[in-house]
Amino acid sequence: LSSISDNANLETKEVEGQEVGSADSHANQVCPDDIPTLAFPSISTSDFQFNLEKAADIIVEKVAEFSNKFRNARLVLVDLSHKSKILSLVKARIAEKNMDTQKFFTHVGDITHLYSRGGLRCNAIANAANWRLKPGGGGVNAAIFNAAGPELESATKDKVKSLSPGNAAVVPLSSSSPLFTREGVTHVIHVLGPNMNPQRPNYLNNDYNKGCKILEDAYTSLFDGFASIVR
Ligand code: AR6
Repeated sequence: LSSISDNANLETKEVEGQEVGSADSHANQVCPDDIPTLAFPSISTSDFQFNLEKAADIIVEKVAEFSNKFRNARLVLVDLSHKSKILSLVKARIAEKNMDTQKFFTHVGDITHLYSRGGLRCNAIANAANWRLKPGGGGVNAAIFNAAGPELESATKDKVKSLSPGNAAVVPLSSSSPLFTREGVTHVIHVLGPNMNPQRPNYLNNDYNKGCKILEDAYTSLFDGFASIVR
């Protein structure tokens, strides 16, 4: 177990290190692996081309709202690369706002291998989905559908046929899915964010009034969905 937690959160070790031994002894007594955890990618900021600064503000605002309501849960923003701009922007805001880094931190890694490669246990992972809730299309959507196996598509269809922007759908994973057996993930939460890419459906033509509202709604739906499985 100790090697698992040693490997966890490599990216945020420095920030988390500041918390260890802090006055918040209650938090330090809780084994992080026991805390219900949602890992999520930055919705809309890659293929959907949403502005990164605005997205970072929204992520931090929505996480803070969630954390005020649910004290016994962890949220982790994940991206593939140490050079991830969105992770840097969010990390800077976490530090500025002095957020509790045991409850919210960033992690570099593939969201489909968080436990097996990063030692990070997550009950649920979010997917930046497309409106049809179909596999493929690249990005995190393709990675999650590939890793979950064919049952994810049918389990998704059993729940919901399509998504409109700003909405999320919680899908329980079959216990035979590699994401369940290998990674310990029990739920995938599909989220559809706002789209600023003219090549994709529901293009918002740079309307950030609408876009920010939709991204806020998307994170609200995502975190409400996570709360519904944690309760
Ligand atoms: N693990 C962790 N993060 C990832 C991974 C991964 N395996 N793959 C990508 N990311 P995107 P969007 C990060 O483009 O902008 C799809 O085709 C990535 O670096 O997946 O919401 C869907 O079908 C970025 O930070 O989602 C939709 O049509 C974040 O995940 C469309 O793209 C989101 O990037 C959605 O576009």
